Amino acid sequence: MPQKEETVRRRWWKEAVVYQIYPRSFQDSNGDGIGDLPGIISRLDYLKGLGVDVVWLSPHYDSPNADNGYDIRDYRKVMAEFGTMADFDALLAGLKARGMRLIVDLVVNHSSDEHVWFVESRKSKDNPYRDYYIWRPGRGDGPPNDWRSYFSGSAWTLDPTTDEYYLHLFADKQPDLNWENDKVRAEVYDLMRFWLDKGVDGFRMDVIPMISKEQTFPDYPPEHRERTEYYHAVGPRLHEFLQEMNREVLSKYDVMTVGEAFGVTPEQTPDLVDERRGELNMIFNFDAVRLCHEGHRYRPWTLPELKAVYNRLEESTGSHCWNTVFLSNHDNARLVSSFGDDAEPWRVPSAKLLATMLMTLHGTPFIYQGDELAMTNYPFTSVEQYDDIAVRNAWKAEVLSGKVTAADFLEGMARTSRDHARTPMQWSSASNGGFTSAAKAWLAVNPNYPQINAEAALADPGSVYHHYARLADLRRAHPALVYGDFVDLAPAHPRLFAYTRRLGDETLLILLNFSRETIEVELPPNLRVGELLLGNLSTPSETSRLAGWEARVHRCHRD
Ligand code: ISL
Ligand code: CA
Repeated sequence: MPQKEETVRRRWWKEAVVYQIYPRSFQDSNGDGIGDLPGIISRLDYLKGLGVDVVWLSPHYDSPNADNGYDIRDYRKVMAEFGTMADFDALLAGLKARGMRLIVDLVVNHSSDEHVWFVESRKSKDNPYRDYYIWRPGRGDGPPNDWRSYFSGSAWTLDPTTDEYYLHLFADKQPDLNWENDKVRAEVYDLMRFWLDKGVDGFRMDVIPMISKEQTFPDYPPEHRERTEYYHAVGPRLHEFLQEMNREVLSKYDVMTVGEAFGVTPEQTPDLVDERRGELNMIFNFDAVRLCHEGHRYRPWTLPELKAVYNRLEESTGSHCWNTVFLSNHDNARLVSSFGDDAEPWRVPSAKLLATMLMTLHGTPFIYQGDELAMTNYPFTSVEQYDDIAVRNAWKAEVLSGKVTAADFLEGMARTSRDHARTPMQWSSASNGGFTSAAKAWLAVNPNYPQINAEAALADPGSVYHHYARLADLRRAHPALVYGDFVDLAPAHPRLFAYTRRLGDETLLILLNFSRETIEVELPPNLRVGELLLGNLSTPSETSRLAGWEARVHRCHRD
């Protein structure tokens, strides 16, 4: 059998370290309490120092902010709170000047209900924009079928003007676009060209597998009633639409694409990312991040489960496919609070261990803003403290209806809410963590900012920030960390994650202790541990041992 590495094509986006910016929470520059593009521009050297190659910017478009920009009113305009098109151009130029690239969020499963297309569409059944969205008459007194919104309640809302329902898999202010309509697809391709022609380097595509809907609009089949994303993902014409998008637009530029593939299984993944098919470069698979929630509740996860996710992805995607590696984003609780140990003194070592894992697994790593500081979950105690529409709608649907007690709901959200990731960046020990000069930020800053902030991290050579930077250097110096094959040495071990990455003559060994207790490491007899390349403790343990939350990368020799 040929070595896998011989057939893997080298690509800049496989080698890149990607950093996600949620603009609303990154850096406010004008004292209105909301992050903005000039704020990001003022932090570009910080990103460069971290070792970032590509920035993924969460939506920066004109939006009424029902879902913080994931509801777009005008795809060609910059959100007024974030700045102007000139600011966007300056951001792009500032990144390029530092050798970094920019990908933007493409949110085209749905638009805002305030988009002019929808404003027109809802006016009458014969409006030229009617078929830009999905309208159906009701069934009896109710909606056309039993589809549910991810933000609680039915996925259909009755619009009194024409007495028909429109589909929205997310909030009622996020009507789903009708991809069956050729004009809609042409509009999407056009707006993609608009941003690509400006020089952006690609797209993160929001819930892209959900764009194609079963046109008979049946009720959920029984097997998909609980986890409806497995029903909505991979609709009948998905691959046709993506291949068309590729042919019409993407293939004409040297760009990267990553699909948010909520509801796509590892087995379905090659059909989306196999380079011979001409669809996407890579997708986000959610099996790992979702190990720690069940509905709104925290779910204690185990290390063998986490390893099984990576092993399953590795097995289902061959040498013509590429994966992403991430454990956090703007839709999940904080990395160190969910997968590490955010109690002192373990917060920093466990965050560095997670960094070590993300940057050495097989795929393009995505860092979410603030995780490089080991920012933690916010101590939420009441529903009023949350901003997220997912929380506010679920509170109404579950607590106010009496299905779930307030205490149970709040206990779950205190571990799993999306707002943990959305509290502002903690830049310094100044008021509001240096995020804003306003008295109040749009969402409260975590009260631990006097201890946990970028200024302190930059000044401390042992910080999580500097550890990421060293890992980024290590990835650049060792192509085995990018292109090498991946072998899990102890899939069943409850606390140790040990794996090799091998390319040609070079084998690297990664040892991670996911617990507070010391572990004795036993390796297969043909492997000998060589030089230590990078560890997360100031005094590494002896070779055969890992202290609590210790992480090390070694050279490795084979007999
Ligand atoms: O976070 C979730 C539930 O609380 C997920 O169901 C999430 O909504 C799903 O992964 C899709 O996410 C994307 O599309 C949403 C938007 O709210 C998310 O921020 C975005 O990442 C609708 O555009
Ligand atoms: Ca601002």
